[in-house]
Amino acid sequence: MQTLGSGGLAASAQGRGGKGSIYVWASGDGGSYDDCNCDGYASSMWTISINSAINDGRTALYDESCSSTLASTFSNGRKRNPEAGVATTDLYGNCTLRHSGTSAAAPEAAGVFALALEANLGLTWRDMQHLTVLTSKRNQLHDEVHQWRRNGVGLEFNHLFGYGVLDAGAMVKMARDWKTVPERFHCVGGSVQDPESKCTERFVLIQILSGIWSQKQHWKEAV
Ligand SMILES: [Ca+2]
Ligand SMILES: [Ca+2]
Repeated sequence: MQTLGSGGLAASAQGRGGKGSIYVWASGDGGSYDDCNCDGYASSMWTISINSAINDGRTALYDESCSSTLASTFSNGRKRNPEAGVATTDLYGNCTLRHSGTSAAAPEAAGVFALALEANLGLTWRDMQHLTVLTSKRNQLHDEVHQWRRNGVGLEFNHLFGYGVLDAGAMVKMARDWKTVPERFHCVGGSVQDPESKCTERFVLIQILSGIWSQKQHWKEAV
């Protein structure tokens, strides 16, 4: 299904001599009334989307939840401790102690990935996602609504924090001796014939044409 803004990123797999460009994307600052599943750049498999954790281990009030967030980095604190912003360079030759949001979190992640690439220039775009998932830490990260769960291979994940906060030291250490994972395997099971999907209050009707069922109709419960 096409989502806003996802076109064109597939070509990134050819970047860096075929190892794939590394795109880091902020999960977004829309808060609980927004959803980064609807952000085509965040939900694209070609990007690593990063959310914010704050200085006491909670999520920021502006955080959006979605299944595509892979990890988090620390960003500004909540109102009671506004001094806990992110220090960085600013416009007009100045510095700031108040950089904030996932706009601050994502560049921190890009810096961590750059360290991993410095340790091992052979890392592919898929390697970087594997390293992110395997070395991020749950630590004391917590949220009242979105609980930590365990996936099929036993790794803990959270729809706000992803697999946890990035651990630069652990990622660099693992990157040094990393054995490149196989290339992405791609197959097509069917195609959506009617982009004008029909919605009711609880269901979305999508027609999928596949080699096994011709124009079989699948009802998917809306979430
Ligand atoms: Ca958003
Ligand atoms: Ca993504």
